[in-house]
Amino acid sequence: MTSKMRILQELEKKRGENVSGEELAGMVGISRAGIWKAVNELKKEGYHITAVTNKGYCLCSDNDILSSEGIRPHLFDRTAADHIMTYKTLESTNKTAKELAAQGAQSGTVILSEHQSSGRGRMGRGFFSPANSGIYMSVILRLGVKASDAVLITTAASVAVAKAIEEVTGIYAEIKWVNDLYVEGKKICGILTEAVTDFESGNIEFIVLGIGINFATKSAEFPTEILDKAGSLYYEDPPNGVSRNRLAAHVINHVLRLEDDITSKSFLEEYKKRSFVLGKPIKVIKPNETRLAKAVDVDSNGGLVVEYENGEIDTLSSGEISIRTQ
Ligand code: BT5
Repeated sequence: MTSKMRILQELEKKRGENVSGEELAGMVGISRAGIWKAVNELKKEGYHITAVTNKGYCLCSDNDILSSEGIRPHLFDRTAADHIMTYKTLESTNKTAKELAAQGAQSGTVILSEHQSSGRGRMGRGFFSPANSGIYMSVILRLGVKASDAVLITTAASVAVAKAIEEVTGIYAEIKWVNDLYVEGKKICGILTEAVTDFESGNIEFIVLGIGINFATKSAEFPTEILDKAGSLYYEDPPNGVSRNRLAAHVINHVLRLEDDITSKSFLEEYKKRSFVLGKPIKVIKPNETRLAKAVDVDSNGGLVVEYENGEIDTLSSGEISIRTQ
């Protein structure tokens, strides 16, 4: 770890308190001048650090730049922070994660970016990812699951993210099959799961689980074409103690336990409870037809069981639905 990151780690441990230059120099093993230089670099990167003569350095409590050191204190397994990479901007965290996974990056590697210039949704759609107000992350997972279980990963991840949001913010998010989280009728999170499969065994080689959360995106920031649909957890500064770093950590805590959830299918009840689709009249949108139906269940593989108007039952494993207003 670089001296700069070590300093950030020490300041993070005592967030909101002063740490003297001498103390930091002793902990990091560099001179006080070296500390001063590294702190200035951190400040240039946007960290709110105050420096007061005779008191020392203090990482302000409102500081919420995404960083492995900001996330670490909130992780169950703090060593997981060693595999978190944060960026100011990327085209797409899923794109970078797939490249790293192909080069052998280990399971549990997390890519986070403050901004995405070309955030991806499903089926070639985009995901609007403005700077400093959202959480855009991709997690590389090497799980022992079959390609046929791919939809379960997205459903399990939706529950994982909804639980993390509730733990940190107290906000209850509902799930729209298959990959969207909604709060008060607005989409606040989308999930994009991409899997690379071993052709011969049919097993998944790795999964990149991409999660985009609108954390504190002001309504006026959303492009007009999604203004009606998109929402955010907060529209102003979040309450004290609620931060993007903390939420990112809780999401990681849950996502790193996903394999157990998928094996036991323990998340399915929670998924159904949070679903605002079940029991509702819906439109099933297929490439060449749209049919009216009612969503009746989510099966043990994460598929949506629907009943068409003629009584025919179908199970959807992916695709598009929209809720019909009666
Ligand atoms: C998704 O696709 O919602 C999956 C989004 C996944 C984004 C994450 S961010 C980190 C990682 N890296 C990536 O590049 N992607 C992942 P889909 O269900 O296809 O929804 C896309 C549609 O949602 C768009 O066509 C818009 O209508 C709407 N949309 C776009 N940006 C949005 C936003 N920020 N908030 C809410 N809705 C949005």
